[in-house]
Amino acid sequence: MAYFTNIDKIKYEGSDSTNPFAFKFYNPEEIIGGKTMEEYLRFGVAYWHTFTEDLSDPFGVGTAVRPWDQYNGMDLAKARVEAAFEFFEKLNVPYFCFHDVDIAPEGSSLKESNENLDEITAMIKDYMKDSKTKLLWNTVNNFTHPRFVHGAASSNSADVYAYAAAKVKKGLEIGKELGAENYVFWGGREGYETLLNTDMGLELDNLGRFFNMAVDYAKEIGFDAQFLIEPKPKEPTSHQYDFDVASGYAFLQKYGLQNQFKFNIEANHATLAGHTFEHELHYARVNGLLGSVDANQGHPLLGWDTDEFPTDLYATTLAMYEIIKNGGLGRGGLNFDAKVRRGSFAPEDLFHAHIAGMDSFAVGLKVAQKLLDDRALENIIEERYSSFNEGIGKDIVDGRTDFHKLEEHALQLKEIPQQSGQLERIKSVLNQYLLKAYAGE
Ligand code: XUL
Ligand code: CO
Repeated sequence: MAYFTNIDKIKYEGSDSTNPFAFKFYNPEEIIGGKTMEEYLRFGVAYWHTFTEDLSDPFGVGTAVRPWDQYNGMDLAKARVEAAFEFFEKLNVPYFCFHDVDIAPEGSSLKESNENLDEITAMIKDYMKDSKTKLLWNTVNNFTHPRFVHGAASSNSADVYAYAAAKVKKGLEIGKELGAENYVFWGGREGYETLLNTDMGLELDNLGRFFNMAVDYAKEIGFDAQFLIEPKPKEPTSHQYDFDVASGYAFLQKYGLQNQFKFNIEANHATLAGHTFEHELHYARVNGLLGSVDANQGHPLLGWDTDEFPTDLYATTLAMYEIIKNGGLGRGGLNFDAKVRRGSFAPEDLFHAHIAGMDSFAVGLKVAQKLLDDRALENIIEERYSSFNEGIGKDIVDGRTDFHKLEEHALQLKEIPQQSGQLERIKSVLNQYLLKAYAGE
């Protein structure tokens, strides 16, 4: 059965097109920096926001109107799979991502939930045979059900801990069955509300043990996906342990997991942590930990995780700058962990939203590649640190100094010349590149 009957396959028509159901900048075959746009951007559709989401918010019920609304239970789950593969094909996306509960309803027991999952996984596998769309990553939802009220792998209850482990075990098996490129851990409830009732040391150790057991089980079943931690500082808990990339990296090192994991970096989580998106990407990149991206954006006036589709061209340009410098995302991709606004409830809005996000990252890719080709920012940075290329600076970098030698050098200095950081000039260079790309130059 077809669900989006009034929509044809979305094609690239160029920046002059006025067709709302066409890409204006995303041209999958266009070569940028030696790769096609499709290979570079590796877009993914988030199943939960696109097929499961009803657009409710804390003040109101769902508004989404969906062509599969008439179904319930397992019939609904099956209708969503049919609709999803029609959507992937029409949008021409290479990847999708899901949580266990997005694809199949939970049963009245773990066993029944697993049976539901098996049935839908088999159906998805069947659809994947005739589709170019692959699984970028899967994960399990260990945060919505009331049993996870005090956490999952950081719960005070050993039974809940075991239940959470059983769900991840199943998630790893499903990932293997569907050939997932990555497996994601986002710890929605892995944190605390108050330290007054929390044994943080035990919770962190348990979390470390949990991740190590997940690595062991993936090895045992021969599931070779890249494991990813998705940091988020807060929401729903007031403090989450995987606060940002830096704290996640410290955690991985403490529990001997730094070679097993990379990070899945979400733009809106970065800003919730008080960082820019590019800060998180950069921090991960320079430490060899940039795995994948949840592409979205937060609302500048709202302090929570609004999960908007990414349309800010500065942000997409600076993100793609990091991704190109990283040599691409490897097995990762750009998953739209983004939802249409509550007022954008029509099925067509799902297409508009993805087209907007894909076009915005295509612009970002083009502008970032040009900036790098021209070394527009690289030359400025190289010049700024040139004092480390010779003399005492080179000795510091080569590890040939100590405090005696540095003091000796400092004592014979007369005046230290200061250099301007030229921030405004640099920002205008960025504007110039963005506007040149817009003008098609
Ligand atoms: C929540 C969030 C999750 C993860 C996967 O803020 O981003 O959807 O991406 O669990
Ligand atoms: Co996310």
